Formats: sequence, structure tokens, C-alpha cells
Amino acid sequence: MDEKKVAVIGGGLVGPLCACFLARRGHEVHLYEFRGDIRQAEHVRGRSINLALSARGRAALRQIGLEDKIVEHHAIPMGGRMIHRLDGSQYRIPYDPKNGQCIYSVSRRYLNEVLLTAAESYPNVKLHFDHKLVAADLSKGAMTFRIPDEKSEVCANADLIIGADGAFSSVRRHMMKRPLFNFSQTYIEHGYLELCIPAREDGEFAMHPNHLHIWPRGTFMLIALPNQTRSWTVTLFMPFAQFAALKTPGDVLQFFGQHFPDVIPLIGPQRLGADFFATQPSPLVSIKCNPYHVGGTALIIGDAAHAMVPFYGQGMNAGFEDCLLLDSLMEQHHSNFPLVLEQFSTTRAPDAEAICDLAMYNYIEMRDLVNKRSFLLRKKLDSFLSWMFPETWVPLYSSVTFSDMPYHRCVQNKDWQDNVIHRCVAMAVAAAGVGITVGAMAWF
Ligand code: FAD
Ligand code: EGU
Repeated sequence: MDEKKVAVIGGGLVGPLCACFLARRGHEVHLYEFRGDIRQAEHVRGRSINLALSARGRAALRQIGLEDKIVEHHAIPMGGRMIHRLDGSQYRIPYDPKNGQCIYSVSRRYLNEVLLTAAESYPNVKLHFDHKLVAADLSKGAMTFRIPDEKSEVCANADLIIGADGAFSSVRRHMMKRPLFNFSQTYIEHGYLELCIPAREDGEFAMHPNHLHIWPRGTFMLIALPNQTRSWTVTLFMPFAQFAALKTPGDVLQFFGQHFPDVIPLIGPQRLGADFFATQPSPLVSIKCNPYHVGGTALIIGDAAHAMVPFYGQGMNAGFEDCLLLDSLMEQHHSNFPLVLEQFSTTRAPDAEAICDLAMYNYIEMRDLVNKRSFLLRKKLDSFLSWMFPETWVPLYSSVTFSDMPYHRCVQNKDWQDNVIHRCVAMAVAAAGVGITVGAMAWF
């Protein structure tokens, strides 16, 4: 095999994993990350402290031998959702009543560190921290980086540039200047803010562990994922306008008292009032684009290619799955970059669009539908059918979360199910109609 020089931009979650896959193929890999080495940092500010890892992400980690290390020792299994009602009562809906499969809560920082260390362990990978990509000629493989402290610039070249530089990707920005590149982004009206439920005094979890806790409240929602330290990271999703209306710790306490009364003693009123204003709510963006490549010299993967709203817990999982697809195409086409990249774009785009749409649809569903009668009836029918026919009737979240079925096929499956449910309801209505008619005729 003739080894090529590959530059991976972004040392977040997807970049280091992709570097491992490329290094295994013998390429000379340079990974460039804008921030410093997170493994040396004391405090890291930024997005979501923990994430839900499921089948697709695990499959990718398995290939590079990291699945067991992460899942067995550094992840908390979540076997179901725990729904909190307004009156404080809770009920559990298991994810997989039949086989008991779980999803896993993992620390973003830990995952990031393990992946960086895994990438660094290959002799043919070199990590370059404090390197911010500021200019690139994607068709030539030419890059310019800025070194923040030294205020200097560094140039580099590669046969292939892989942009794994997140939702605000610089690599993608350079693709946008090219003809025939499609791009769209949508900010939703909700922002998110993270809070913390500390461990109890006796060091135990303050809520039932091994669950994803949810407080659905119409236009806003609280979600909690467990941490290794037995604390919980609680994320409030709410329209920015409503965030703006809460101006003082008193406002926040009143708001929680009204909508999430059981959470106040868990966080502590003092801490709730203080933590709420310690950070600004962050925006959520959904990004679609296409194609993902430039000739045989540049490709975007992960959030750079398909940022999504978090309402399916799939962003990272989808990015990890990108690495698996890329690796299998490299194998299939003997690292013929132009062919591999072209195939990657055509194969991945329908699936990335499907999961972006599903996540957005779920956002709308949670916001508008959760309290609608007809919707709840259909949900009930859906879970009844999956209980009756577990092999044939796989619910949507289950094919997304616990299978490796291409995302666009999960959607096709769902469309088919909706059709069946529609017919069931129509038939029930018709049968009821016949029943009423017959009854009325008998009565007259
Ligand atoms: P990132 O993790 O954003 O990494 C990009 C990296 O590139 C960063 O380190 C950045 O510093 C670097 N970079 C950026 N620009 C440059 C540049 N010019 N030069 C050099 N480096 C650069 N996903 C799940 O699967 N499950 C979940 O439960 C889940 N929950 C989420 C909850 C929230 C609130 C949010 C916002 C997201 C959630 N996600 C979840 C999605 C997940 O966070 C992302 O999909 C994932 O982080 C994408 O990884 P990435 O490597 O593509 O991008
Ligand atoms: C949102 C924010 C529950 C982590 C969708 C479920 C999420 C996560 C759900 C966040 C929900 C919503 C699913 C998983 C997961 C559920 C899922 C959402 C992890 C349909 C850290 N979602 N998330 N669906 O089924 O398939 O439990 O921030 F509240 S994991 Cl919005 Cl499975």
C-alpha cells in the first residue's frame, strides 16, 4: 500500500477516532486542534458534560479496540427513561423490554482524552495542539494554521484534509466558496443550560441511577444524565425568550417551583440560583450540506458535515459511524481517495439528512405533541404492536439507537408503520361506524 499524508482538523470526538482508523491503514496522520491539550487542562468550559452512547458509536469504538474500556469501566448504563410528573411522581419506560439493551452515559471529556491517547499511541500519528486552521486551498491540500500565543502562522500540506472541526467548521467554510456546494442551517428557538445535581452526602446518586431522567413540560424540558462521580448533569431546554424572562435567583426558584418542584431540593435552592446565572444558555443549530468532499483531497465528517439538534442523542454516534463508513470504503476501494470520497458523499448524505430530520422532528414533537390525545393514542398503539410483534414491529427509536440500519431506512420503516397505524385507526373508525349503524338499525 502506498502511504499518504492525511491531515485531520479537529481534536474533538470524531477527529481523533478518524485518526486512529487512518493510522491503522498506515497513513502518516497529522491531527490539528485549535485548543490546547485537554488532558493537561484543569477546567474545560463548553458543551454538554456527558453524552448518550449507543450501538452505532459503540460499533466504531469496537473496531479500534476501545469499546470495552469505555463501556465497561467509564460509562453508566441507562436501561430506560424515568419520567417525572409535575407532582413529583415518576414512572419508568424501559428502552428494550425484550432484550434489556442499554444506552450509556459517558463523559465528553473522558471520551475526548481516551481518543486522543489512542490516536497518539500510533507511531504514525502526530498531534498538533494550539493550531487553528485559518486558511486552506482544499483542492491542493494546502493549509495555514495560526498559533494563538505566538501570534505566528504555520503552513502545512497533505494529500487529504479531513475536516472534523465541528458545527462551525472552517474546512466547510472553505468548501462553501466552491460551486455546486449546498448548505443550510437552522437555529431553533430553544437554547440549553446545564446544571448539576450533586451526589448525596453519603456519596450516592440523588436519583434512581441507570436511567435517563426526563421532565417533559411542553415548551420546555429538563433531561438528566448520570456522571461517574454520582452527580447528575441536568440540561434545561427552553426558548431563549423564556430564559431572558428569568432575571434573578428568585425568578429561577419560582420557575422551578412551578414546573420542576422535585428538582429544587436535589440541586439545592442556593446552588440553583447561583449556577443558573454562572453561564449563558447556548444555542442549538441544525446543519445540512452536500457534497462532503472536494475531489480526492478534502472531506468533512461529524458535526462539520451534519450538525443536528440533540433530541435523539445521535450526534456523536452518527459522527463515529462516519468513521466506520469511511474506513470500509477505504478498504473496498483500496484507498483510492477520489473514489472513496465520492462514494462517501453519495452514501452518507441520505442517512445524515435522515437523522438531522428525525432529531428536528423529535424537537417539534416534544414541544407541540406530547400532550395531544391523538398522538398519545398512536404512541400506545405503537408500543402495543412492538410488544405483539417484537421481530417485525421495531419502534423508530429502537432502530436508531440499537441497530446499524442506515438512518434513511429507519425512516422508511417508520413511514411504513405510520401507514399501518393509519389504516388500523381508519378501520377501527369504520368498524365503530358499522357498529353504530347496525345498533341504530336494531334499535329502530
Ligand atoms: P466537536 O466535538 O465539536 O469537535 C470539533 C473540534 O474541532 C473541537 O475540538 C474544536 O476545538 C476543533 N476546531 C474547530 N475549529 C477548528 C479550527 N479552525 N482549527 C482547528 N481545530 C478546530 N451526541 C450523542 O451522540 N449523544 C448525546 O447524548 C448528545 N448530547 C448532546 C447534547 C448537547 C446539549 C449537544 C449540544 C450535543 C449533543 N450531542 C450528542 C452531539 C455531540 O456533541 C456532537 O455530535 C459531537 O461532539 C460531534 O463531534 P465532532 O468531533 O464532529 O465535533
Ligand atoms: C437530549 C439531550 C428522550 C442527551 C428523545 C428520548 C438527549 C440526550 C428520546 C441530551 C428524550 C428525547 C433518545 C435516546 C436520547 C428517549 C431517543 C436525547 C440523549 C426518542 C445531554 N434520546 N437523548 N429519544 O427515548 O431515542 O429516552 O443532552 F427526552 S437517548 Cl428528546 Cl435512546
